[in-house]
Amino acid sequence: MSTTKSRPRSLAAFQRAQHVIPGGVNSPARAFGGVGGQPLFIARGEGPHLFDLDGNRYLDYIGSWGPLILGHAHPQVVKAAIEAVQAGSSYGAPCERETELAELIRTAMPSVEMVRMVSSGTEASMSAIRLARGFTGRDKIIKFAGCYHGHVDSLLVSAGSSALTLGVPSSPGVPAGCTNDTIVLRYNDLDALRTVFQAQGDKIAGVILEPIVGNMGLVIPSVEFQNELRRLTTHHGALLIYDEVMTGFRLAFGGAQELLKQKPDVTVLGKIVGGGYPVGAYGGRADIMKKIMPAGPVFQAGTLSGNPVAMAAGIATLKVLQETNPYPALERSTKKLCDGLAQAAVAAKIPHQINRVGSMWTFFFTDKPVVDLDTAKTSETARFARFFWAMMDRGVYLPCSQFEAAFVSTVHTDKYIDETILAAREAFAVI
Ligand code: KE4
Repeated sequence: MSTTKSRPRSLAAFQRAQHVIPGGVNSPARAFGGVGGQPLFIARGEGPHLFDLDGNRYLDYIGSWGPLILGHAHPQVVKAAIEAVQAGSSYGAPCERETELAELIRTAMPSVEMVRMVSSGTEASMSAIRLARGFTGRDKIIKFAGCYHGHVDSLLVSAGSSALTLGVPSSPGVPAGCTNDTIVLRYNDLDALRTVFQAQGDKIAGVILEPIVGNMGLVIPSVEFQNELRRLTTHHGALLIYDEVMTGFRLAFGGAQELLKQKPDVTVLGKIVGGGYPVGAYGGRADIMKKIMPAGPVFQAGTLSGNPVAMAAGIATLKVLQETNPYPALERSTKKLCDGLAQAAVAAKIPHQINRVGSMWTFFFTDKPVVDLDTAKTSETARFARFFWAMMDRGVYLPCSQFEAAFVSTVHTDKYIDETILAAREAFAVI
C-alpha cells in the first residue's frame, strides 16, 4: 500500500472495529483487500464528497457502490426520510408507500408488471431464483463467471465483486448440494450458451445475469449474446432474469433493459431503488409473480420488506430521476471524465482499457479488450492498487478493487470532473 497521508483516526477506528466485527467491516467490499492498507472510516457524505474521521475530503466515485446517483444527502431524499421517520419506523403491516414505489418501478420498467419488495439485492436475487424454479418446476440455473448477485449460496460460484477481489469466487461453507444445479458459463460466450441449452434446455429454470456487468469491472454484452439469451430462454421455457441491482435506474430510468431494448421475464433491483436505504425488489410478468406467496405457493417473506422509511427514500429518489431526467447530463460528464483519463494514460504511456456505459465505468490496467472474466483478469491489479492510493492521496476516492464499477452522480459537476482528471495526470506519473 503506498499512501503518503496519515489517517490516525481512521486507523484507530479500524483497530477498534476489528475486535468486534470480522475484518473490521460489515462487507468485505469495503476492506481494501484488493489495494492493501486500511479502510477509511467516514464521518459524513455531502453531495459528491465523503469526509473521513481525520477531516480529509474526497470526491466519491463509489456512491455507496451505486445507490447514490443523486449524491450524498440529497435534500429531497433527506426530507422524505425525515418525514417518514416521524411517522414511525416500521409497521409490520402494509402501507401505501410500498404500492407507490411498486407503481413507480412498473412505470419505469414495463416488463415489471408486479413487484415484491425485500431488503437487499441478495434477498431479491435469491427470491428470483426460487421463483424461477417454482414457476417452471425445474432446478437448473445458468449464471456467468464474474457476475455477482449477492451472497446467495447457489450463486456463490465464480462470483464477481469482492468474492473475486478477495479470491473466494466460490466460498467455503457452501455445500455442493447448493451449487449442483448451478451452471456457470463465460459471459458473451454464445457457443457455450447454445451447447448447454441444446443438451439440457428442458431442465433449465432460468438464466440470471447482469445485463451490463459491474462486478468484474464494467463489461458490456454483445448484441448477439443479448438476443440469443432471449431466444433460447423463450424457446426452452426458461426464465430470463436480469439482475439490475446496479444498472436499474442507473443507466436509464428503465435501466439496462431500456437501453438494450430487451424484455426479461424477471428483474432484480436494489441500490438506487432505495435511495441509499435497505431496499431490494424483484418483479416481472404478472403470471410469474402471482406464484409468490400469498398469491401463490412459492414462499418468501421479510420483517422489514417494504419498510416505510426506505420506501420514502426510494420514492423521493425515483421521482427526482423521473422529473429531472439526468441521464443525458450523466452521459456527458462521465464521457468527459473517461476521455480525460484516457488522454492522461496515453500521455503517460500506460496500457489501459476504459469500459463505460452512461455513468458507470471502469479503468482497466490492461491492453486487452475486456469482454469477460478472463480478459478482466489480465489487468495489472498491483498497478491498480498504486493508482487507487495515488488518487486517494489527491482527494479522489475510487472503488477499492479493479473488479468493480465506478459511478458518477448528478452532483459531480465539471469542476470536480476537471479536478479528477488533473489528479489522474499526477497519479499516472508516479505509479
Ligand atoms: P446487496 O445484497 O449487496 O444489496 O446486493 C447484492 C448485489 C446483487 N446484484 C448485483 C448486480 C450487485 O452489484 C450486488 C451488490 N454489489 C456490490 C458491489 N459490486 C455491493 C458492495 C458490497 O458487497 O458491499
